Amino acid sequence: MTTPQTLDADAVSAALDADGFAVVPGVLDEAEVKAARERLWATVEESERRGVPTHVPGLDPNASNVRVFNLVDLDALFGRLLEHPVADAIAGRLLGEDYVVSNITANIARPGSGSMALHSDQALVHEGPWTQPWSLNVIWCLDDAYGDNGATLYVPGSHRYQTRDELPADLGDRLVPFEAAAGSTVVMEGRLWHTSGANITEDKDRPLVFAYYTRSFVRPQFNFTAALRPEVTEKLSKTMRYRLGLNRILNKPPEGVVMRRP
Ligand SMILES: O=C(O)CCC(=O)C(=O)O
Repeated sequence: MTTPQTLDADAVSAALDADGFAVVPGVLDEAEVKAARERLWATVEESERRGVPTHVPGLDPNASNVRVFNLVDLDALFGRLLEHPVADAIAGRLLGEDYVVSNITANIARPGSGSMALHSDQALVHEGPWTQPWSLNVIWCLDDAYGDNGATLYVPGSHRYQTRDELPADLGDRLVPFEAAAGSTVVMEGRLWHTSGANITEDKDRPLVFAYYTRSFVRPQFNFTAALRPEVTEKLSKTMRYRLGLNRILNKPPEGVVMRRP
């Protein structure tokens, strides 16, 4: 198991720098993975019940890609993943202790699902040049992720491209899948170009949860102030309230969160 005590933060930082990603194995144990997977499916049902669709035409090619937004509101377990000490240690180190949460979503690639458009997450939140990592995804693998079941595909070395003009014409031909066991996190810095893989299995789902963090000055993708119900926000820690942008003053972290820039 990887715990905050056993996490080799130097190795993760070195891999992020060299490769743009790192696989951190065994952050959740088998029972935790099973529980999270079951509860993720319950959020799909609850989201639909609330009238928020779990397929977004235009984002994914077909309804076999199941997307869940507003996970913090749908189940507190995903709020806890968002502030998991292993994720916190990695995000704090890459983005500064005053990092903020931009979004947390799930993408369950079911058999028959296809690839979305190739992108980098940093390009979605600010225009280039992308000279430094200003964002980070911590991807929670709630089942094994591998090529055939639609593991995220990435372009090796693409975190070094600083502008769209530098992207090679054959970017899409260079894609390779992440491989990670259930319970791992794949930590991916924001500049790595990637997309979802197509799930070509008969019967294997690929449930991944994407916890997306940025430097404190980047506008979040998701408006937690509008989306979270009071009964959810009142249970959040001071630190989470700050990271989710729920305080009146946004640029003042609570005591204990140092305004340290990486
Ligand atoms: O589902 C995946 O593997 C990738 C998802 C993704 O990149 C996104 O939603 O922006």
